[in-house]
Amino acid sequence: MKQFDLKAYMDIAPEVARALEEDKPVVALESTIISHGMPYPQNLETAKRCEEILREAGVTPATTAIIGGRIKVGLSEEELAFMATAKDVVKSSTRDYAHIVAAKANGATTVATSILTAKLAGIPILVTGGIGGVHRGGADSMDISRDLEEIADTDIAVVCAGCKSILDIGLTLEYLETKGVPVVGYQTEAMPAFYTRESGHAVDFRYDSAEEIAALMHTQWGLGLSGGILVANPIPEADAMDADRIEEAIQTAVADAEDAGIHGKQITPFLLSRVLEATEGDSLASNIALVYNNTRLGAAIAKAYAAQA
Ligand code: PSU
Ligand code: MN
Repeated sequence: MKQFDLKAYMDIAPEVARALEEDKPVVALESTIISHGMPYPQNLETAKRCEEILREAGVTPATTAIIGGRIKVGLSEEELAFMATAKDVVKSSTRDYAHIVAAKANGATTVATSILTAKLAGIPILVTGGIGGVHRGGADSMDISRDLEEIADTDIAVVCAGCKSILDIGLTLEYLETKGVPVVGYQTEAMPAFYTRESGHAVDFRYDSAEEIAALMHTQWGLGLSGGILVANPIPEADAMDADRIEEAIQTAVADAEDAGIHGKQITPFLLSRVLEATEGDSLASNIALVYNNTRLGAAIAKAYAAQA
């Protein structure tokens, strides 16, 4: 699989390289959530705590980013702080990836480019908060996140809390079905909606343990069916938001985005910050809680996957 001249572009942190070499569990983490998804200092605290949760579970964290044109797999404390505070960090999807590297610029990796990075490094699990998907009105605007393509094209399990209902969750699930991506609900039949445990849509399969999810990964790729698996992990009940309150905030944010003519890569960060303002920060607390919850599940899956190898 390593048919690329990786060393020319990529720096794998020694800790991560060692774990991969020894077939120990490694979990990849994205960095757009740090640079564009949360305000400082909560972004840095969350990023550090996620790494800590993984380490406590005996799993090596590999936060991904592009810094000065180098693709980073595993960040130092200084690099994490840089991603959390620097102003010249570009949100980087697949079409931006080579350009950011060639321009020796700084890029925060979305789910799409975190998957590309994890694939290049050989890491089979990515933990995030929420994935991108088909936007509301996406049938006309064609605003469909590249995240879905990279999940579909890569042998990776992506652990998320579903996707925010800033997106059309029904269309996102349709799209994933077309692309052949199984959507697995962890201990639930309901597709979660990030801040809430249910979206009104169902997942494809309910799985109740990390071991079963790891076995599905081995089976899918053992069968030669290439492509990813989406693991939807609902936010814990205690941290979930009121569905009506969040829906109102989202509808206002979507209308504001339309009025302001926001589109393309700006739209997700715009909607996220509007929802945050409208819920006076409550959404941030929920967001952080679900990221930790996903990290704990990702750790358990990574360990089970390594144990079954
Ligand atoms: N959804 C969130 N928080 C985020 C993102 C999505 O609730 O931070 C980020 C992720 O990095 C995701 C990206 O991969 O936004 C999707 O952006 P777009 O819709 O432009 O593809
Ligand atoms: Mn988009």
